[in-house]
Amino acid sequence: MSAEQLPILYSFRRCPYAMRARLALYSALISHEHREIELKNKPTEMLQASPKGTVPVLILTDNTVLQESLDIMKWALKLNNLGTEEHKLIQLNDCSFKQALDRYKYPGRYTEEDGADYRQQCTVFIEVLEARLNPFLNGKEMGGLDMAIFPFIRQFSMVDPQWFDTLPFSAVKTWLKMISSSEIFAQVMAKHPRWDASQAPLYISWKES
Ligand SMILES: N[C@@H](CCC(=O)N[C@@H](CS)C(=O)NCC(=O)O)C(=O)O
Repeated sequence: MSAEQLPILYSFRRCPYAMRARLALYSALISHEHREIELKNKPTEMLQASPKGTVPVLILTDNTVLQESLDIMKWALKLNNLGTEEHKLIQLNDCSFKQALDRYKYPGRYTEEDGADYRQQCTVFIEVLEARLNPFLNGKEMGGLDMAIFPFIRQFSMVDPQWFDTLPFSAVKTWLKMISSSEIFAQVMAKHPRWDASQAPLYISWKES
């Protein structure tokens, strides 16, 4: 496949949704053109392809536009049959956990002021993960479920790392350490300059670890 025929990923390094998409692309060793964007200054080309204006967006070689991180993961990992329980965990993560995380992380941005209540709500989901991890969410190997959920738990652990350290969730802490220190994570977190259409494209070919 020539470079011009590769899928195009619009991404933002710190976005947890974009992280999960990049983890899946890496895991499936899918080469692509990487376009790093700024959320405050989204490129017209991205908005034309996906007017809803969120990252990640993956444009396939047949011009199909995948504009939901889970769709990108499902496409990359060929996850046609996510189990009901896995589906439920991802839903919990993306809905109630993420909502509480945002309110804990940015108290004052929403009408309610008390970040501590939201931190407690987040902890309920961490307990569910703690009970399931062994050492990954689906057993011995890191899989799609880990990739989908990890970036959000990492974000949670980083809001107040000292407090997080006091929590009794050893499996979650080990899981966070394992993925954070992995080669795959180092590669998906590589820093790239903001995409500029007038510059040469940035093609990513993952190095297998
Ligand atoms: N449901 C979307 C959510 C993606 C999302 O909300 N991404 C954030 C960045 S982390 C975004 O692009 N927000 C738009 C903005 O801030 O303008 C997905 O799973 O891809």
